[in-house]
Amino acid sequence: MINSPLMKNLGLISVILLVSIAGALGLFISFLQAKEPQREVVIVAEDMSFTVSSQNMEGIKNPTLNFNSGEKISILFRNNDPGIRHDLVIGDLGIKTSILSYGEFERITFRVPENMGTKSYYCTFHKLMMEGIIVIE
Ligand SMILES: [Cu+2]
Repeated sequence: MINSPLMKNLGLISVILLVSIAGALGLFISFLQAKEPQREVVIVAEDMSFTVSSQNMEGIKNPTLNFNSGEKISILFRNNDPGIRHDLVIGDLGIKTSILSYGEFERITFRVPENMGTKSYYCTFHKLMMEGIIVIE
């Protein structure tokens, strides 16, 4: 009885069902993760300083950034300085982009930790000219 074609098919159908359910669950989880809100901050290295592309920070060099604890931030960092290489480091948060040449960009996404306070962001090579403050609230 156990070796009947029907039982064999039932086994196969169960396996297919289980694999499908697992796959659907995986898709659902990635859907949920993609839906989690994140704030994009576009930071540009230009004329030996950082600028941030947003209405209230237009033209301000190394502007102070405000992050919220637990918030998911996605930084798009771009080097717009011909002939000069830059990176972006938030040392206390362990965040560091690659060293970018002119025209290159890199995205880093992270969750702002709960510890409140003030951190600095800077370029490894030009810290004297390229350093700003991040206030975490
Ligand atoms: Cu630099």
